[in-house]
Amino acid sequence: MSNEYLKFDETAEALLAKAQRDGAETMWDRRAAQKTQCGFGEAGVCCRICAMGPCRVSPVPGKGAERGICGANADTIVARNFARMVAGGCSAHSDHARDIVHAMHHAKPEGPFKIRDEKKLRVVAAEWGVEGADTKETYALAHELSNMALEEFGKPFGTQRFLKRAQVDRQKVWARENVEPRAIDMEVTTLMHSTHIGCASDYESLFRRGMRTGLADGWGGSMIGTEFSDILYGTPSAKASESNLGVIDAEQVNILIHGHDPNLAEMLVLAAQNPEILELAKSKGAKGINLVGMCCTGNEMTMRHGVKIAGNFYQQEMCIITGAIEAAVVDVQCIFPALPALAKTYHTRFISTSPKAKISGDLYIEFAESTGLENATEIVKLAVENFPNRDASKVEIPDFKMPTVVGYSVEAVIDHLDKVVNSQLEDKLGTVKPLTDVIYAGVIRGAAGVVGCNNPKQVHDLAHIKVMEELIKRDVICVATGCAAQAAAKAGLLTLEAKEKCGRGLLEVCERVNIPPVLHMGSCVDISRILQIVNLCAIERDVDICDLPVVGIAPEWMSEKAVSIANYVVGTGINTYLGVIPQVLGSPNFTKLLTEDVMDMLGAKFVFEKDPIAMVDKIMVDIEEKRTALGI
Ligand code: XCC
Ligand code: SF4
Repeated sequence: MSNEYLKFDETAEALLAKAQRDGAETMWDRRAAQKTQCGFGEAGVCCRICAMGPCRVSPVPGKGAERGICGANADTIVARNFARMVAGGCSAHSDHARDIVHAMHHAKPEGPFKIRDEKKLRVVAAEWGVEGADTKETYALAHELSNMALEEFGKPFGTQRFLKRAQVDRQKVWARENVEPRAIDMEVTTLMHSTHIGCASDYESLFRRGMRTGLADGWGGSMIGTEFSDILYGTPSAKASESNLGVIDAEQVNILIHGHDPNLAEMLVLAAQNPEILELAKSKGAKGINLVGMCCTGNEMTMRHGVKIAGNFYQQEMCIITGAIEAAVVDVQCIFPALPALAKTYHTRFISTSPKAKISGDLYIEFAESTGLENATEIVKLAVENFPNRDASKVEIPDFKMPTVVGYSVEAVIDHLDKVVNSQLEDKLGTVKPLTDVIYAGVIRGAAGVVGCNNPKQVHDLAHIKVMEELIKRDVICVATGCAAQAAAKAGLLTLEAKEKCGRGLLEVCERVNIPPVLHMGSCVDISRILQIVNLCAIERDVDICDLPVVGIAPEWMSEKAVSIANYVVGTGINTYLGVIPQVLGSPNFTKLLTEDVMDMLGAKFVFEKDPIAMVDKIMVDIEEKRTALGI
């Protein structure tokens, strides 16, 4: 693959040259080895759900086999494959959330897991109808609430508790269309059942069942993940940090934390403050211990502690290639299995920690909630002891880092609004009213949630940045999560100075409210924060969510989680723009369902557009149509 795919990232060129000198393999070598990717797989028409197969039907109707051995046609095969991606994505987000709830179950006043946002604990408890939500002893309440949350995964009856948060018209749509998610595990299991050989063949029915599973992620697993993480580790507030590979410090012990679940990372943060270990680091000749984050673990840690962001998905190899990482510590999701071998090219220890994601090739130190701090301490010590093994001649840290502001939870956004605007209208303190006011007045045209991964089908970060820069120029405020937020951070869009790139209206809003035009709202499970802020705007204005001039965008997505997200964002009533085309084009019927017919069902649709500027053009038409319909 040509390096033109990397050009956009300033750190890439030098480090790739270094990789070559060091004899280190990267994803680009492996991408090249894949040659042209399989056209059947790309169109979604390859089926290997049973052992009579694999079967592949023609991606072009009328040419070649039209049915697999069992008789499944392109519509069925595409719909099944798509649904199984949703099941994979929903289970990843939700199983992460389950671990958070488990940690809360272990919480005790003396820590290390303890209740750090008691207010949110009581708010969620009240929302869920717990008796004595405002009077019960904190930890008794926390344990009761964590039990209730665990039941959300497996309860035999009823639907997800957080659905009741949604604006009423949206709830009615879900009920009418029979997509209200029940227990999360039930939705995933039943979807796997429906997609088994000889079960559902109706593509529309498969889509609906996938949609319900996606909603079990967004309004179930992910929302539980966010809220319970906040209760346990604190609700984020605005703070400064830095991003890109230049945050790696040649004079310190560098520990890369990569993955998703804040349980491990929070314990690492605590362990790295241990005075004994800091002393040990000094005795080894290091100035200190420098934790740097990557992917969503990086997002969780920067949101709550300002931990520096080393980079996003595609930079996980680059980080190790700097030669300055003592330990790469991972838990679950988005971790290249290639990392242990790459780490061996340097002195880096690669440590996997989750029984759900044991990655072979170096060290495995199992992390358990009951022994969390001890496990983390062992890991940090190991990294410190590895410092003298660093080979100075192999160290090359790119001189690129960008200041950034992070930490915009829904509460933090409202707090900012309160400080400047709400205080003049006291009865509205603590609401999103000023935000809807500027949107309704046309000072800003609308809002966009920009999320998702990196994918070699797009130039690294380029689509993220082009989309965001173009939107803020056209007075559309952006909120970002996941690797998209990290792309924004590296490009300087998460700074107050980035207001200079905005249109006049958005510039004025950024100045008055003292916020960047792109707000970092957290990790990918934190897309639930985006759902919640849009939902609050809909409630404030008493309209369905699908009426608001708001869009969802995933310019460079790649994971099953992203497919689940796209489903629940559409299910929430928000048009969702994808810069990488999902593997569905082999079924024109299913494609039409996603891009047109779903509109009648849920009031929103999927839009596929690879070109970022063309995408923004479409988004602006969409936003202006919504504004006209609202009469604003
Ligand atoms: Fe993973 Fe969440 Fe995608 Fe980044 S954005 S590559 S899923 S880390 Ni979620
Ligand atoms: Fe082939 Fe049908 Fe089996 Fe799929 S389920 S592999 S289409 S026989």
